[in-house]
Amino acid sequence: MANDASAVFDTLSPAFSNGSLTDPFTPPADSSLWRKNFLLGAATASYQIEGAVNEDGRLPSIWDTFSATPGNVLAGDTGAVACDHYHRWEADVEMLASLGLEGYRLSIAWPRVMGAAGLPNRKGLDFYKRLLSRLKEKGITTSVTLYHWDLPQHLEDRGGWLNRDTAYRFADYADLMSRELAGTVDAWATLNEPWCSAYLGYGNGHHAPGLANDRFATQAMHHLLLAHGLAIPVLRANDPASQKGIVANIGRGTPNSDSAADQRAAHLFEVQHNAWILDPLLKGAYPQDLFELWPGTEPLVLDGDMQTISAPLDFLGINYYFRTNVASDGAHGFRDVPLEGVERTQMGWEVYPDGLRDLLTGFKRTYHNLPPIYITENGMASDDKVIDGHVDDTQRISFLKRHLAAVDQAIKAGVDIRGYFLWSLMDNFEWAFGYERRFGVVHIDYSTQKRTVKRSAELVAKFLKERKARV
Ligand code: IFM
Repeated sequence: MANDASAVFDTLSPAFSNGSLTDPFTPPADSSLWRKNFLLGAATASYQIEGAVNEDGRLPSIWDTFSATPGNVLAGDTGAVACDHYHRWEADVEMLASLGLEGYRLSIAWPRVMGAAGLPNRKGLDFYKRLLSRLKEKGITTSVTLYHWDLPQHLEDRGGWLNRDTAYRFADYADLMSRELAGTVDAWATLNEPWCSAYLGYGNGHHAPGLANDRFATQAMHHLLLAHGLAIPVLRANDPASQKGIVANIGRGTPNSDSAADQRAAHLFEVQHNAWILDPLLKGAYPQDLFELWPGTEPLVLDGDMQTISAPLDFLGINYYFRTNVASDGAHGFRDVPLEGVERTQMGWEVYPDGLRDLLTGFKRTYHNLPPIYITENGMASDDKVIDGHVDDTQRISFLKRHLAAVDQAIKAGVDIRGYFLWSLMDNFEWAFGYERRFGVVHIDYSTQKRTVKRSAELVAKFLKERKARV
C-alpha cells in the first residue's frame, strides 16, 4: 500500500495516551519557538525523493548521468525510484499534515517540467500543480526551490553552469514556473546551496557533473548567482504576492590553535564557505580573500552582473549542519583537523549547535541589509532501524532540540529568523552516499516503500499540537 498516513495516527496516539513516550524535545517555556508565527516545517528535494525518472516526458538530469557512472555513488545507488514520491505524493501530503507540520519545502525538477526547446511539459507541470494545490488545501505553507541540483543533461551537454547561457535558460524556467504556479507558492527560492553546485559539482567533482577545477568552480558560481539574480525580477513580476529568496549552506570553521596562521585559516574557511556566496548577494562583490585561497581563479564578470546578483531579497534561506576545525596548510589555505572525542553523526559530521548561533549573529554584524532568515535545512543522518514498528532516533531528538535552542539564542540576540525546516521529511537519496545515510524524520523501507514515523517526528508533532492549542 502506498499510503501509510493512517499509520501515523496509530503510531502517535497510543504512545501519547498511555504515557510510554517521554518527551525530551519540547522547548522551554521562554523559547521563541512557542510563537505561533514561527514556521516549523520539513524539507525535501525532487531528485532525492521523486523517482519516476523516465515518466511523463521527464528528461535526463545530470544526476541521472552521474549516478549511473560506476564509482560515483555509494553502492551504485541512483534516484531512479528513490521514495517513489511521484506516485505516493498524496499519502506523503497526508503524512505531513497528520504530523501538524506547518510548512513544506520542496523542489521542482527542471527536466520534468520543461522540454529541451524551452516548451512546457504539461504532464510534469501537472504533478506540481496537484501537489501544491493539495498542500494549500491542507493549510500548509509552501516553499518551492527551483534548482536543487537536477540540471537538465542537455544543458550540461552545452557546458552546464560553465556556460553563461545556462543562467538565461534558468530565468526562462523561472518565468514558466512562476506563471504556471503563481498563487500556490508562498516562497520561491531560486537555488539551493550554490556552494555545492559550484564547488562539489565543478571544483572537486564529488557531485554531478563531476568536474574538478577551482577555476571552473568560481565561474560556475558566478553563473549560478547570475541565474538567481536574473530570476528574481521575473518571479516578482509573475507572482508578486510570494516571497523571493535563495538558500545557502553555511559552514562554521574554528581555528585549531591561537596562532595567527590558524586564525587566518579559519577565516579563509568561512570566506570559502560563506562569504563566497553571501558577499555577492548582500554586498555586490566577491570577497578578495577567496582569490588568496585560489589564486588566479577570478571569474569572468560582465558589466552589470554584480548589480543583478545583489538585487534585494525577501528572505535568505540558511542550511546548517556542522563545524570544521581547521589549521593552516602552511601555504595559502586551510586543512581539516578533525577533533577527537566529539559527538558525530552517521555522516561523520560534528554536532555543533553553537556554530549555527555564532554564524547567524556574525552575519547580522557583517551584513547590514541581512534579510529575514529561514533555516531551510537542519538535521542529521543516523543508522535508524525499525524495531517493533518504531524508530527510536534518540540522537536526532537531542540534535534538533539543541539546534532549535541555538536558533532561539540567535533570535534573542536580534537576528530576524522566521522559521525552521527539518531536513528531511523522509529518508532519501543522499547524493554521493546513496540510500545508506538516513536524514528523515520518517523512515523509508526502500524494499516496500513503507513509511514509519520516527520518534523525532512524533515529538515535533506533539509540540506543534501543544503550541496550536495555546490561546
Ligand atoms: O541532502 C542534502 C540536501 O540535498 C542539501 N543539503 C544538505 C543535505 C544533507 O547532506
